[in-house]
Amino acid sequence: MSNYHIKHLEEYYQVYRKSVREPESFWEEIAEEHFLWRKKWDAVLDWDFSKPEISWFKGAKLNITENCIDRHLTTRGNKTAILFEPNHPDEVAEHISYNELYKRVNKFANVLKEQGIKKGDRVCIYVPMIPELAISVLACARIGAIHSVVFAGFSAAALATRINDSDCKMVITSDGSYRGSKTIDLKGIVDEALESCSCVETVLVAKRIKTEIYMKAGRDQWLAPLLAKASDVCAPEIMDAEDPLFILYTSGSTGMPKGMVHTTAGYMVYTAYTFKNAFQYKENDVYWCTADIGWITGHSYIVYGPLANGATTVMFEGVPSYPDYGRFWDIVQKHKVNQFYTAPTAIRALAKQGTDVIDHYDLSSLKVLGSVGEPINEEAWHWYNENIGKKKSPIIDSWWQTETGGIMISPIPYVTPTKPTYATLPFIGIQPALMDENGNELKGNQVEGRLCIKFPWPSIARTIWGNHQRYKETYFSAFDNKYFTGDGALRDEVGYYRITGRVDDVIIVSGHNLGTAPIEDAINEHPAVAESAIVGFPHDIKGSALYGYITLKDTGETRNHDNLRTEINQLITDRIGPIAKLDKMQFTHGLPKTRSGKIMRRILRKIACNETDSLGDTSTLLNQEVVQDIIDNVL
Ligand code: 7RM
Repeated sequence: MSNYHIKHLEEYYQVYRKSVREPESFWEEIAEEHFLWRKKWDAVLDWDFSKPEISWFKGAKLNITENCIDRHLTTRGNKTAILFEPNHPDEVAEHISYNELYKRVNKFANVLKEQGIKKGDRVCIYVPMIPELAISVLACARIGAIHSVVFAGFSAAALATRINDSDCKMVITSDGSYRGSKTIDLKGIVDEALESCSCVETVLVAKRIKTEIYMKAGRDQWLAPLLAKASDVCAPEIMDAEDPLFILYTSGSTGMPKGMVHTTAGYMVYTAYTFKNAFQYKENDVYWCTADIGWITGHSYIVYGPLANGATTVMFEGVPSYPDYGRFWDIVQKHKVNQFYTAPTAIRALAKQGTDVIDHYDLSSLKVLGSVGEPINEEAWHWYNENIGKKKSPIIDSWWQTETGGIMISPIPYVTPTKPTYATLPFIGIQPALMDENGNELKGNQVEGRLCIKFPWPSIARTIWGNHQRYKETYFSAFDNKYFTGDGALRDEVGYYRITGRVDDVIIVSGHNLGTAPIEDAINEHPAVAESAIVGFPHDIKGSALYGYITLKDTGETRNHDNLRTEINQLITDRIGPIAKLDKMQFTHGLPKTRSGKIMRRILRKIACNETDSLGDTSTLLNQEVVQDIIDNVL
């Protein structure tokens, strides 16, 4: 039995039990047998959640790029590592083999060194989804520089905040980017950001859209000529297991974004292990995750996890709607994609278009469908299952966070029977706990509470950059000796988990704790509804009552809204009970979303509570314009 690759349910339970009973020997065996180490560890795990301090594989020496690239060269040198699919379908896809990736990463690493970047320096990467993004990430890791990727859709102000917080010495960017039919002046955004960043000495600029741009003398340099003259051999920096690999910012509900710090060995082991199992990746498969590398999903499951397994990973530059809504299916057909990993927001947007467009494409290569980022509502789950998976590809609804580094609760396809809207079982090595408000763990099944993790796993973030106290307060103070996720969850009669949403979204109506996900699910079942979001607002008698924001499908729905309201409340009554009926329903043209596609219920709550003066910064939203429209039509 190989613990590295789980193949059936009995094996899952057996390996899971082992990983919980003897976590150290379990992870030691995985680490020993499947990775390349320059020196083995002195201890597998040291931890103390009260400080909090966590270290995995302490004393070990390695370089993650040797594991992601070098070690594959003898067996997979000519295999495609990164398959780059450009924004426009007429531009040819680029197949970057492991041999070529090795050379390009080494060249880039040598350029970084030449420009004065050393082990431990922070490098901000503000690059669109072009090969240089993955290559610059790996080049940093090659020389031990700490990368901080900032999603190339963030504003100058958001970029500046992140550059300054971690004191980045360099910014890597491009002249601009393509996004569907639009081009974006990325370099202009960088220039604006850098007016308030004195720490940055050098800006390296990749050419993508070939526009004339301003280059500041002594600071900005074109990447291509530097790469052309750099050597394609660069010895990997030998890193300690616990040396930081990267910083990735995640916005909290308040205050500055948090620079989550991930370290080298544990992150590598866990992302590789989860990639292999959660996607059941086989040697010649083509795997595609539609996320941007600017998010944790892209770090772990476009770059590090797939490459550590010698996989072929697709990188798509564009958007699902360009040149039309068939673009994703066009790519699946063209590259015979086997595993497809996307977000509920994309699924709902595609479902809104109907199924005609799908029928033009051959999707028979698909074996595994993934979902991540938000609770996937029941409607979207079934749509995905029927129209994309043709009821033969299991959906892995994978729950995890920037902070967890890798997938935490998820079915293993062809192993775990799926259940719509359930993330199902904890991954190997993960020990969830549901807690009540008084800090007691809810034992047994059919319980609902706050989701915590009781025991460390290899890829847990180790700190918040420059603010360990905030790390402790945010994640380790709500419950004694446990990592608190900020999410609510329920455990059903067989031990399957369903994530009910962020706990800050939980609404207490007449003393009943209501999660947003199940109610939104019921609403979304209505054939006229595209998406919805529920928040609470103060109510004299109930304490809180429910306010629903509902976006309808573009079907030219003409029925009057009062009938719709009645029908929707009837659905909620049928599915959950009259306690969950909405007091107010506002029909909207869209819902405010983060750039990674999460609905911003915090903003909607303020609007429902008439607190629009304190909306906070909405500039990082994907669709800032819908906010004013919603305010203007508030009930
Ligand atoms: C990977 C990622 C984390 C938050 C998390 C949840 C929500 C993510 C699911 C989900 C229900 C899922 N990292 N979330 N996956 N909720 N089901 N399968 O998204 O740091 O950007 O967000 O996203 O609330 O705490 S993240």
